[in-house]
Amino acid sequence: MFADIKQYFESQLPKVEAALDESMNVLKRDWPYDSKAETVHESMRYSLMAGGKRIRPILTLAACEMMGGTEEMAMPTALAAEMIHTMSLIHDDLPCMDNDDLRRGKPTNHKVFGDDIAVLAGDGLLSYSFEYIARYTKGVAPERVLDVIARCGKCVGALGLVGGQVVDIQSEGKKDVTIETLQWIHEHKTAALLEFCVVGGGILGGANEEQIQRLSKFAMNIGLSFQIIDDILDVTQDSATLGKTAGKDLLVDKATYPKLMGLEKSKERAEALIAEAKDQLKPWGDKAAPLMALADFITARKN
Ligand code: GRG
Repeated sequence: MFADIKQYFESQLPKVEAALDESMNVLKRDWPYDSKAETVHESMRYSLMAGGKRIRPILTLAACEMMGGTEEMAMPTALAAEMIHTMSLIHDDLPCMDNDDLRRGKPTNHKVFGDDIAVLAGDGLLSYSFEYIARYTKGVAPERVLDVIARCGKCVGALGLVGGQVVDIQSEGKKDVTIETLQWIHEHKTAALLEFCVVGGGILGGANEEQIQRLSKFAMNIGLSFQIIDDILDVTQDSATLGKTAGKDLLVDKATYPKLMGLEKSKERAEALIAEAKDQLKPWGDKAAPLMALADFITARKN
């Protein structure tokens, strides 16, 4: 058991960082290409190892642990989720999307490697994520691993991140974006991957159908809350704290929760979603402490 969320992060983060680093070493060891093709490996590593809170892998490990599973069972999926998150950020930052120069306080991938290599590094990370789950998951029944891989595909694709990003782009500059549309965007663009992490970790740890439903509701709620908090931080924190390009958000007319419902109501909504999320975990009692604390961390975070 851990004393607080800080201690929990401190115990999980070095393991996740070391495993991510090793995943890139493994890829390098298999590398059969000449030095030119190695550029894409460098580019993948640059963004995957550029820091970040690592919430997705930590959620995956915590969900598996809550079900009584081991770290070995969930780590490949935890890393795959971070690879997918990273590739989505690389593509999101491209000039044809959000056109950002800074991510986590560092130049974005395309600023360092060029647009072409950045697209391919994202593609490389996405395909490696599936390979990684299939090749390195140990101690789990093959049907469960297959289910996790199928869910991974769904959360990335047109019914997940891709769909969310499409509607987000199509809503840019529009004055009549409703709360329902905004929620739809966030459920797909942000919550779908967090749901994959929690449900995937749960399935690998042995969750049954009823438990999967609870984990899914928990994760969708924290995913939505996560995005509302992201919107709130964009108006309450300075760009340097967020590691983003200064003044960028003023140039893009995007619907956000604070714009549509005001700052106070947005905070209330985020807190209500977290409270509902935590209700879903009651059947697990003390074993749910890490996931409960991660849910609280999402509302309390400052970047
Ligand atoms: C997945 C095939 C495929 C394509 C990508 C570009 C795109 C489609 C989707 C955009 C997804 C996106 C960027 C969603 C925003 C998610 C979000 C809230 C990111 C910030 O997450 P944090 O705070 O970031 O966890 P750190 O830096 O801590 O990792």
